[in-house]
Amino acid sequence: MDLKYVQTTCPYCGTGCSFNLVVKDGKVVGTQPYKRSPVNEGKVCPKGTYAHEFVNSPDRLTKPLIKKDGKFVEATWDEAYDLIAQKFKSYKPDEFAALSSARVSNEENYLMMKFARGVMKSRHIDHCARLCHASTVAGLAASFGSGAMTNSILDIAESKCIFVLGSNTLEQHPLIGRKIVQAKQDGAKVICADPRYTPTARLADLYMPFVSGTDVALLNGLMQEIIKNGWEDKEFIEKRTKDYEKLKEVVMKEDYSLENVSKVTGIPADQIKQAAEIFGTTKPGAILYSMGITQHTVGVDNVRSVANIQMLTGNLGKPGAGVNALRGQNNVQGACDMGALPVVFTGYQKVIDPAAHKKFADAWGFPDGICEPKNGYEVTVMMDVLTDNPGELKCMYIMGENPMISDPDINHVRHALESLEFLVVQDIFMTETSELADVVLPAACYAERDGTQTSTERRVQMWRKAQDPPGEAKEDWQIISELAAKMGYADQFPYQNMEEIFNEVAELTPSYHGMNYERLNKPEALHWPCPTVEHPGTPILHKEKFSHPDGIGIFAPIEWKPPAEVPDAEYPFVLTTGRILWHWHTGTMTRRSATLDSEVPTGWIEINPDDAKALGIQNKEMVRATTRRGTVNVPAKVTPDIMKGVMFMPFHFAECAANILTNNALDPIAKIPEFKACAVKVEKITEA
Ligand SMILES: Nc1nc2c(c(=O)[nH]1)N[C@H]1C(S)=C(S)[C@@H](COP(=O)(O)OP(=O)(O)OC[C@H]3O[C@@H](n4cnc5c(=O)[nH]c(N)nc54)[C@H](O)[C@@H]3O)O[C@H]1N2
Ligand SMILES: Nc1nc2c(c(=O)[nH]1)N[C@H]1C(S)=C(S)[C@@H](COP(=O)(O)OP(=O)(O)OC[C@H]3O[C@@H](n4cnc5c(=O)[nH]c(N)nc54)[C@H](O)[C@@H]3O)O[C@H]1N2
Ligand code: SF4
Ligand SMILES: [Mo]
Repeated sequence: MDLKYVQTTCPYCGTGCSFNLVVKDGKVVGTQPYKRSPVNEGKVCPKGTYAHEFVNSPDRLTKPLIKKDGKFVEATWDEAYDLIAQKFKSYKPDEFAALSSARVSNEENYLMMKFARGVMKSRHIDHCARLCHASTVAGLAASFGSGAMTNSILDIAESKCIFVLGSNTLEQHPLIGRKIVQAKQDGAKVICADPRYTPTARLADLYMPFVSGTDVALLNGLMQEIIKNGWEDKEFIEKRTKDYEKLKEVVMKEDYSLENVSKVTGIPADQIKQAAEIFGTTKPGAILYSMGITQHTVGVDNVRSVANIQMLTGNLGKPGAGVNALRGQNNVQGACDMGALPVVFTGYQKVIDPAAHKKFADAWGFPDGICEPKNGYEVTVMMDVLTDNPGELKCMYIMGENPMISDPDINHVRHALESLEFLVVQDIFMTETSELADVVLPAACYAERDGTQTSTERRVQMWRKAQDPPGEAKEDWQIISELAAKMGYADQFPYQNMEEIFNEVAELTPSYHGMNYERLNKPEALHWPCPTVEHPGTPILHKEKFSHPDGIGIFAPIEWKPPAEVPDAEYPFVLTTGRILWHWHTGTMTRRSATLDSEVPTGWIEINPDDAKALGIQNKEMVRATTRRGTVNVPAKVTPDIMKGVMFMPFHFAECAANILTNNALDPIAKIPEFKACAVKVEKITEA
């Protein structure tokens, strides 16, 4: 039998595991362990194991589609490009917006950025990092001068105390979860605070259920207790930070006494005391956080509080410590690094900085210039502008995102996207979003191309092509380049392969400057920053100094504020949302993966048994969940694993879509929506 093994990296989460794709007769048919990656040593989670199953699904898009009289008809690439080029050219620069994709490679994100700013000359480009770690990028940049996870995955195993806050690591980053298990086997203490008793919480020596949206109160309470007992790291504070007095003024307030924090969070005072003692006295201590922290109207405040407690305890710049913001999508770190954000070019070089703007304008050489040196709109703001200010944005190019399931308040999103004059969606499957498009372009998936992606620990790793794309589908970089050529910019998009694009990125990006395909083509790859070709890469950030120009970390005094919408008589429960082990976001891939889909075929709402009893609701009964945005019928899961007063829905399932219910209230700085807390009522469905 003619079997081929092609080593590649996982297309799902930001952990960045490697595995082999098994290829038979030119088609991907399975996965096999690849043991030489230090990240996962041959092990994978269920999504990695079955990552081949969707690749040759009969639902894959194979031809460009153009909507005529409300129906999609197949078209040639030339017809599709001609129509798009003619339409795109008819709009003013800032009437166009692009959504790039954390699912595709660095090279392709870079090209989408170059297309938006260079070809269209628009300020508006963003991607799903807005819904995810926008708070981290803004918050950690303010505290430390760099918005990335500070440590590496491997050194989590060296920690002596791991505080998991708003991360369900075992289900959402399973191979990072394995590092928590390894640390624990080595004697580390694990603390977890989460409204749900998740598989990750089950690992904890101290588990504290608490009400969604009260993280700052908890962190301030812990810091007060640490300072009161003299457990702060005085030398670290003195030598490496500033504004400690400002922090102290806030966290020492009576509002953050054990009793008051207990009232706000629902955690008994003695547990908060115990957590402070364990975390304050056991070194090194790492914090692992993810969406429980970031997806709030106070997302940036939450992130800065996490940074505060790690500076207070001196837990930065060393193995086993750090602020470990676990990035979600396979290449969300890379999409941010590549400048698929409305305020930066690659490597976080600011669009409004005249020197950076000139650098890119000169290097790209568009004869008619590039976008203005002004910040653009965030995804969430684009949707608001579309509904509130008709005619300002008119056309959109979405690559590899499905906002009709993943953005907050889906009715609002539908209204926004329907008000566009022209929408192009480039995906591997027909989605709820591409249904609204004027043109749909069929893309190759991860198994059908080379390229690089950057994992949560800033490790830049390779994808390797294992099979040809189905039908006439093309790699995303080819589509963008060919479209740019149709629009008259062939000279600016002359690429023959991904490697040529990567070399251009490295040329323009200080943190990637020392990287090339030859150096990346080994099991351990390279962590950025990697400024020169001799540089070994940087697994741990902030060892001697922080990334601010003066090298000093900045404490921020943060007061606790409640979520934008809190329970009241009409909507008496807190609704929080998130994910499960078996499914991926909008389900386009995992629901087409027979094994994963058969494990969990539909969604649910988690309800505490006391609340269920009061509402007269039985386990598995269909119930009606309603918020100020909409109503969803969804099966109830009555379980003691969620605290009283809080309810949880996974957001993967179109037939009971959590985002019909969620609130698109935004963090004022990060513009991230409050996916993790809104007010909901749940009722029995009585026969009409
Ligand atoms: N299987 C699977 N894995 C994934 C994904 C997926 O779709 N499926 N998505 C990937 C992506 S893009 C991301 S961003 C990550 C996200 O990874 P996680 O952040 O770990 O996942 P979530 O389920 O969104 O939320 C994490 C936890 O936050 C808790 N929580 C809810 N409200 C609050 C709160 O107010 N405060 C605190 N502290 N906790 C709260 C929830 O109960 C939940 O257990 O996962 C990645 N991995
Ligand atoms: N209620 C609620 N909503 C949430 C969240 C939450 O916790 N609660 N979390 C938010 C977070 S953290 C995130 S990251 C977002 C994710 O939101 P999205 O990014 O919209 O979700 P995905 O399902 O990952 O969508 C990616 C799309 O890319 C397509 N795709 C996959 N591979 C390729 C490729 O190679 N090329 C192209 N062109 N397309 C490809 C897929 O088919 C899919 O349609 O959801 C957010 N929404
Ligand atoms: S942990 Fe993440 S990267 Fe690793 S196999 Fe699972 S989904 Fe893929
Ligand atoms: Mo995410």
